Amino acid sequence: MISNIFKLRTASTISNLLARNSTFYARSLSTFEKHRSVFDTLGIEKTNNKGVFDGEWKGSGDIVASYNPVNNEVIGEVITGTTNDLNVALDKVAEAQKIWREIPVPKRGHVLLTMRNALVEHLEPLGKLVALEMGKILPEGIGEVQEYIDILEYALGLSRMLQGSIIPSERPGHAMLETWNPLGTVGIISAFNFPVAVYGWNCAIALVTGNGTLWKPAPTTPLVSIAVTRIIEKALKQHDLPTSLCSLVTGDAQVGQALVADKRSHVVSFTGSTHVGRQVGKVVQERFGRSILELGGNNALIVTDECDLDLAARAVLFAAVGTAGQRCTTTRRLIVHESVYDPLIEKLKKAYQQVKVGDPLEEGVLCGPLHTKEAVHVYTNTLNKLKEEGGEIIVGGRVLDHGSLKSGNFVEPTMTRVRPDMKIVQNESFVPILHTMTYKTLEEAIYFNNNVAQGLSSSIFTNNPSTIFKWIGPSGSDCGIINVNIPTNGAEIGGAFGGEKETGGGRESGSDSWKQYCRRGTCTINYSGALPLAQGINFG
Ligand code: UN1
Repeated sequence: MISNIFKLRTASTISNLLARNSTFYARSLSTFEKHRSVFDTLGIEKTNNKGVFDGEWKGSGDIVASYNPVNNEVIGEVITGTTNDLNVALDKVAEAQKIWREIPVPKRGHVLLTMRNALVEHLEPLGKLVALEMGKILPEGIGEVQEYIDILEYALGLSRMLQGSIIPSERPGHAMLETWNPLGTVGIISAFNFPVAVYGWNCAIALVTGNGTLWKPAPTTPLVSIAVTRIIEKALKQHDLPTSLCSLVTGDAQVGQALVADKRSHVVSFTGSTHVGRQVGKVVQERFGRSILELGGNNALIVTDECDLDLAARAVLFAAVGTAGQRCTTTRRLIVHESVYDPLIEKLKKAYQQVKVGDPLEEGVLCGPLHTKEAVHVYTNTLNKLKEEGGEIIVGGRVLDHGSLKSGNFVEPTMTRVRPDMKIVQNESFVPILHTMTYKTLEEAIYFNNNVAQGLSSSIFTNNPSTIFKWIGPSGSDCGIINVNIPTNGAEIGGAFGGEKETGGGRESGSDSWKQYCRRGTCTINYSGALPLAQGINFG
């Protein structure tokens, strides 16, 4: 096996504390050769077959292929990490974090700025690699690298602003204050659909608060995770920091499970299905670790009769078809006032028919392939179930298996007509299928929005202020993200990202999410020389 694969150099200098349990190989395959400049720019060079690696870029697990969803050809192969590798890596992160936590917070900010600049330099090639390996269109691939850049800028700002409170003490000669210190190591388990940004949110905030990170990416996007790690590794080296501060262990579910169960991972930030997240939450709770769960969404967009229908139609198109329906914030349910249903659907039908499906690196393509063949089965199964329940396909509905689309995972973006009480609308299918339905009153529309198990994102299109305030108030949307006149997806990094109910309750990214990566100390300092007790207790 080894003899017919080219080995690629993955790290340039040895650091004592380096722990990167992944090694990248690439066969001389057409996809790799075609995009050779991308790999070269990202610093992944072809060397020879001698099996010598710089640094400790290594992996003792299986050799796993990464596939191009456009044609299901192997792009490259990665030697994955194992639970043993994880074991070593977790110790290395802990060692590095001891150094990092002592660095003054604004100085940590300087390191984040170097990381940000390194990513800016690699924005385009990294975005291309995302498009190649994940399958999203190039502007969206670049967009998610930008999201990592944005959160690093946010974290840089935080590095001058992480503040605790000073609380009035009820006792004379006493001061009360809060401190926010790092928890230690943040284990980050990310999903295939945002192979850069979701890691980025966690990495930036974990670092500014003084933590180290251990990243376990999705098994199907290892190349992106290696490229990202190489970029930030350079930035750490520039500051003479141990690069194991941001460690990477690729691998399968076993590695993920071991990370979740390990006490050395003080925080587990997990993005994935509700089914797996439920287990993750239990295991982390059992050991009193902290989990940040970002699980399934089943997001609705309400179009009222008091809004700009053209604007709404454009928003729905991005919300439902963008990323080929593979965002956790994708709109899955369109709830339309009965008086504007027909004109809105007419506009959408026209727009859907014009969407170009194809190679995500090709200009003008708006919808790339699904990430895997399994996702194509989810698409067909969902449509079969829809028909069994009496739902109707109003546009799309076919797997595209002709011409250049034949060997890829291409499907038509699809709109259906359903009744709100159908079972099909209760489940999230991670494919571009939008279920449409009508409502009569605002209360009914909000009820439909809330009447699912998940609670990630939601949006309403209206120009009526009283509708807006009802929507964001206590009887409004019960989701974590509550938008008005914008799509359900495409959140900015400045807000807290996450959702309620079966979405897991975690919050990542902006606002005060940083607090979840910290232990809060309530400090009461007595400088009075006497010992007055709280609540006026006299103890002898
Ligand atoms: C995800 O799909 O897991 O709001 C994250 C959005 C992006 C992040 C999505 N900023 O659509």
